[in-house]
Amino acid sequence: MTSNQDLSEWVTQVAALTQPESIHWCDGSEEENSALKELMLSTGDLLRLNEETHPNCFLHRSDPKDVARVEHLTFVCAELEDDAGPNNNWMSPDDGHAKIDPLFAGSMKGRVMYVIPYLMGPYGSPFSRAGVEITDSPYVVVNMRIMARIGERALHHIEDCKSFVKGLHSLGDLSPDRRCIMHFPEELLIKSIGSGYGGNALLGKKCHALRIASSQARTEGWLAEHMLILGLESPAGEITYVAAAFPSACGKTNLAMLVPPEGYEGWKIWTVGDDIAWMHLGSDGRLWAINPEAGFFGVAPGTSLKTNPNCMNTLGRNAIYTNVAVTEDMQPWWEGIDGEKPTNLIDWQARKHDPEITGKAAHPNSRFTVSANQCPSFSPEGDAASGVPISAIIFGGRRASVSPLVFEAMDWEHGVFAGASMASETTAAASGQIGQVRRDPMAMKPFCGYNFADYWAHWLSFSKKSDKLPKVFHVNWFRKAEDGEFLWPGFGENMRVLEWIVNRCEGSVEADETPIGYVPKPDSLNLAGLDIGPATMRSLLGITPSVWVNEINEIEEYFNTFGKKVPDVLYAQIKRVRQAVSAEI
Ligand code: OXD
Ligand code: MN
Repeated sequence: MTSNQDLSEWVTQVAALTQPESIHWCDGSEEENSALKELMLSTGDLLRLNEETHPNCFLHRSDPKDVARVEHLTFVCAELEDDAGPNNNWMSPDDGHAKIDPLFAGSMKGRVMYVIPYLMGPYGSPFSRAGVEITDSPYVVVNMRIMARIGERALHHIEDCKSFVKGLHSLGDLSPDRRCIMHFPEELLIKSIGSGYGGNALLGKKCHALRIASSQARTEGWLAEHMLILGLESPAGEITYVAAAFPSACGKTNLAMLVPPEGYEGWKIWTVGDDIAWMHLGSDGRLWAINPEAGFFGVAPGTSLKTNPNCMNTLGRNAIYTNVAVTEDMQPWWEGIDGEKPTNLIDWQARKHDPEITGKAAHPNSRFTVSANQCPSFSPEGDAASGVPISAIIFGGRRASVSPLVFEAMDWEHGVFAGASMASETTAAASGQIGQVRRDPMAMKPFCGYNFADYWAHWLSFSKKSDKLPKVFHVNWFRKAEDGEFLWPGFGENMRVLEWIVNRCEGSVEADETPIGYVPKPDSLNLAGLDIGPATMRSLLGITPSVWVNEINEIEEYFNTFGKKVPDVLYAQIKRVRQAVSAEI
């Protein structure tokens, strides 16, 4: 089926281990896609949604114990434990294979084994990378077809350039006791068993485009990041591109598709990507970013015409929904969607919805999978082989206190420090407790395929290679008042902060220097039309020295867990900020 010997030998080997009934090489065609969907409709793995309101849309209900990423079952199997770092679960490659291979033995008996050649990144881009996922899940195939460029063209890319990432996936028996996701960065190999959930099963996404790619990027001198990419067009027609890292389920999709609020006539946001950015230094010294993905695998709850109209206008056709609720007439439904709550909802587990008994109707991590090019704000540069030039990098966490609405780092080193010390409250995107503050450097805690200390050093190394790097900012849309209410309206109004960021990049607006960075002068953020008084703005932009002394102590404790490898530059930042905030107490 392929002239690439490495690939054909691997497929033979995997088939011998997993013993499928047959092997199907995916060509990515429409016919293949329809046949797979018909098959899943016949087995009940897919349900057809209301054809009139949601043409060509489907619902998949997953196993109720398989609804999110499982960080405690995710491993980086580098030769040296120190290369995986304290940020990853580690096993030696030998131990990793020895643990996972027996789980694959015979796991595909009675099933079809699908071989999916895929490309992450635009066709023809020198930055795109290929992979092949072998899976026994037709749901994975139809989702991969949306999220990546799959099939013959990808196979040709592999045959031309030879190197590709191997990803072996099987649903196994879906038991959480026999579930694990293993990465072997030195072998460009992923093995995942026991879960059909997106981040664990669509191996091109988190496993390849972040964990394996971040480790490749380190050796090759580029960056693979958990970032959205957007272009902000001014009324003069100038487009400034921004990449922004937020932890999972913190609004990356909403920001990437933002519709400017009233008062911003003539402005436009272009969506390049909503989750992952691969960034390379160009010959002009700037960082250029591509979105390796071709679709969105977004969180449904909270998405509405109010919070994200572009997304709602993307989702109504050719979409696959996972674990949402449905109305009586088979329209998808989730908490936070527009309109009155319908009666007689069927919840994500196919039960009659009763909030008293069964809780939320849609699972909090229910998702949609949809092609990026259906999005009304999808950028004409979204498929550009060169990528787009990034002028600003934004880091952001979900924090009820401590972090101001926005600040700008003093320089690249301080920016890397701001990214490395990011913290955020946990969300439903991963299994485990929700709402706990945890350090999530560059929003990569679950996704960095190597030691964070080396990763920070890698980030820092860029300032030696270029003096045209993006400016770095930190934002927090989630600051709360004492009564628990959000202080900032968020969503479309975040445009005001984006405008300030772009103005800072152009040097057209002033800022106040504080120990933690530059913050907007009271009148430099455009608040026209917003009902926010000066006292609220002071709370939003406030930096309380005693709180920051505490924060800096916690950051230091966190860095210390990475031992001697932590770059001195980051400790120098701790010292500088500590001195400056202490002086203000
Ligand atoms: C995602 C995640 O699915 O970050 O994008 O969990
Ligand atoms: Mn993500």
